[in-house]
Amino acid sequence: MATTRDVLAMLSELVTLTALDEGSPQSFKVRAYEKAGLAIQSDGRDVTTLTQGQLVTIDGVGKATASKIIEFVETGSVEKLDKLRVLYPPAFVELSRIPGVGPKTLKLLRSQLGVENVEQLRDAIADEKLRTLPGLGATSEAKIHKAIERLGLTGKDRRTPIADALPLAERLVDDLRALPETTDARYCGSLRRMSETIGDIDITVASTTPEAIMAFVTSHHEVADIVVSGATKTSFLTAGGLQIDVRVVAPEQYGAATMYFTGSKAHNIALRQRAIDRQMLLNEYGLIDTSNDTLEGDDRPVIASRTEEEIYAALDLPYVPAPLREATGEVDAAADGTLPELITRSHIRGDLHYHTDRSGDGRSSVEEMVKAAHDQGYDYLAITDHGVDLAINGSTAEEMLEHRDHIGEVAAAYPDMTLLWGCELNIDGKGGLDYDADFRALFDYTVASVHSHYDQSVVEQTDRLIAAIADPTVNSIGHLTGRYIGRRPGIEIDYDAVIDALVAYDVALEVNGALQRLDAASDVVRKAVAKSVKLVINTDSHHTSELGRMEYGIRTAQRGWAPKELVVNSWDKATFLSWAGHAAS
Ligand code: DGT
Ligand code: CA
Ligand code: CA
Ligand code: ZN
Repeated sequence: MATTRDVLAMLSELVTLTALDEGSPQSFKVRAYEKAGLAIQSDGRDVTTLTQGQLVTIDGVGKATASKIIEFVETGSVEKLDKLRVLYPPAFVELSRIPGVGPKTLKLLRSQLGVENVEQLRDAIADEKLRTLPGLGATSEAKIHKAIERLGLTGKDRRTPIADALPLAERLVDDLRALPETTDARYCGSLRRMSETIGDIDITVASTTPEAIMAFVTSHHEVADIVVSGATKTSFLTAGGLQIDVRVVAPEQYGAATMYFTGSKAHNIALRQRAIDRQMLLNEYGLIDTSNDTLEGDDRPVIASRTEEEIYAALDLPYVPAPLREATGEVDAAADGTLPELITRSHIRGDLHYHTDRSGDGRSSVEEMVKAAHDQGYDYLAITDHGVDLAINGSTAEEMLEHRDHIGEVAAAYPDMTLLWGCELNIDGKGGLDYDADFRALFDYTVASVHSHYDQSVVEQTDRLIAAIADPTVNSIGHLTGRYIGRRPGIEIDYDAVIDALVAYDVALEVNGALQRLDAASDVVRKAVAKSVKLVINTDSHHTSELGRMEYGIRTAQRGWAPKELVVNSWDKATFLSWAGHAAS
C-alpha cells in the first residue's frame, strides 16, 4: 500500500525524468510536478486517502497530477512514469548528476554523440567530441571531465548517494515492520554505517514465516526487476537501478544476522578473530561455544544470537554503534574501554542553522518553524536566514531588523525556549561576509558558509575559509565544503590549516544533517575531534518537514567519533549562550 512518502518519491522521479524528456528543468510540466510535491508536503494530510476532487483543492496540485496520484495509489504504478523509465534508464539518468550537464546538454549528447552512460561520456571527452557540440567548448569539456573524476563516477561500480538510498530504505523497512508476520526489521550494510555512497541496500527481517515476507517483497511497488528469489532471500532492482537484498532470519538469530550484514567486513573479521581467541565462533547465526571439541555442528551451545548487545557483551566488549564499525580502531578502543561517550540524539538541546520563509528558499513561516522546534523539546534555537549577499534568497539589513522584531514577538509564546536572531552569512570568493562588521555584530548568532566559487585553487579556498573563521562576528562554519554527495564536488581545502584556525578562533564546525550534504564529512569530523574542535550538528531546515535531519547529522558525527562534550548544541542553555557570547538569560 502506497503512503504519502511514496507519492512524493513518485513525483520527484517524474520531475527528474520529465526534465530529461523536455530538455529543460523549467518546463511547465516539470514545475507542475515540483509544485505539487511541495504543496503535498505543506498540506500534511495523508494524500493516499483523498479523492481526485479533494486532491485538486490543494493549492498547487493540478488535475493531471491529481490523476497520476490516484493511478499510483490504485495500481501501484503510473503509466507515464513507466514509459519515461524505459526512455531514460538509470545509467543515462546518472549523467544528470554531473555539474554542467543539464537536461539540454544531455539531449545533445545522446542525439549527436550517442552517449548513454558515464563510460561513453568519458570516451567522448577523450576523443574531444564534446567541444564540437553547440553551446559547449573546450573549457566546458574540461570542466565536465574534472567533475566526473572528482565525483568518482566510473560507470563500472556504480554507487548511489546516501540521499537516494536512505529514504527508500526507511520506507521499505517501515512497510516490512507494519506486516503482522514481522518480528523486527532494519536496514544494515553500509547504509546503517552511514557511508556517503551505497553499493546496495541490505535489509534483515526477523520472522517465523519467511514465505509471507518474501511474497510481500516480490510484489512491492518499488520492484522493477527481481534478481534473486529464494525462500529466505529476495534481491531486486528498483526503477533507479539500485539493488536491494532482503533476508529473513529466525527471531532468535536476528542480532547475529544484523551484525553480520551491517559489517563492515573488516569489523566482522576483527570480531571473529576475537571470538576465536576465546574459543568461540562468530557467524551470521550466532556466537557459538567451540571449547568442547567433542561437539559438532548444531550440538555446540549458542552463547548469544538474539541481540547485538548480547553478542558484544559475550565478547567482553561494550556495544559498538554501527557508524563506528569500519575497523579504524573501534574494536581495540572498545576492548580498552576508551571508546568516546558519543553524541546521541537525546543530548541535543537546540538547532543552530535554521531557515524561515524570510529566506527566498525557505518554505515555512517563522511561527511554523518555531513551533516545530519547540515540538522537538529544544531549549534554544538560532534562526539563521540568509544574509544579503546570497542573491534572491538573502535579506537586506532593514529586512533583517524587521525580522528580529517578528522573531521577538513569536518568542513571547515560548518562554521556555530561547530564540536567537541569527544569520547564515555567505562567504564570498575571497572570504568576505555580508553587511558591515558593525551590523554583523548585532546578530545573536551566526553561521558562515560557502555557496559559490567552487573552482578556486586549494590555497585560495583555504585562505577564504580562514578569513571567515578569523572574523569576530562568526560563531560557526556551515556545510564546510558545499558539496552535494555524488552530484557536486565541494571546494578543495587544506583541512589541517582550517582545523587549526577553528581551534585558534574558537569557531564551531558544523555537521550538516541534510543527506545530500553530510558536511563536514565524517573523516573530517574525526580529524577535527582529534584537535578538540567544537562541533555543532544542524538540520539547515527550510521547511517543517526537515527537522528529522538531526538524526543523520548525529550519525555522521558518530562516524567521526564525536564525543558529547565537543558538541555545543548539546550543552545546557547557560553554557551554550555564554560560549556564543551572551550573558545567560
Ligand atoms: P556496499 O554495499 O558496497 O555499500 O557495502 P556493504 O558494507 O553494505 O557491503 P555488502 O552489501 O557487500 O555486504 C553487507 C555486509 O555483509 C558487509 O558489510 C559485511 C557482510 N559481508 C559480506 N560479505 C562478507 C564476507 O565475505 N565476509 C564477512 N565477514 N562479511 C561479509
Ligand atoms: Ca550493501
Ligand atoms: Ca549486499
Ligand atoms: Zn542554510
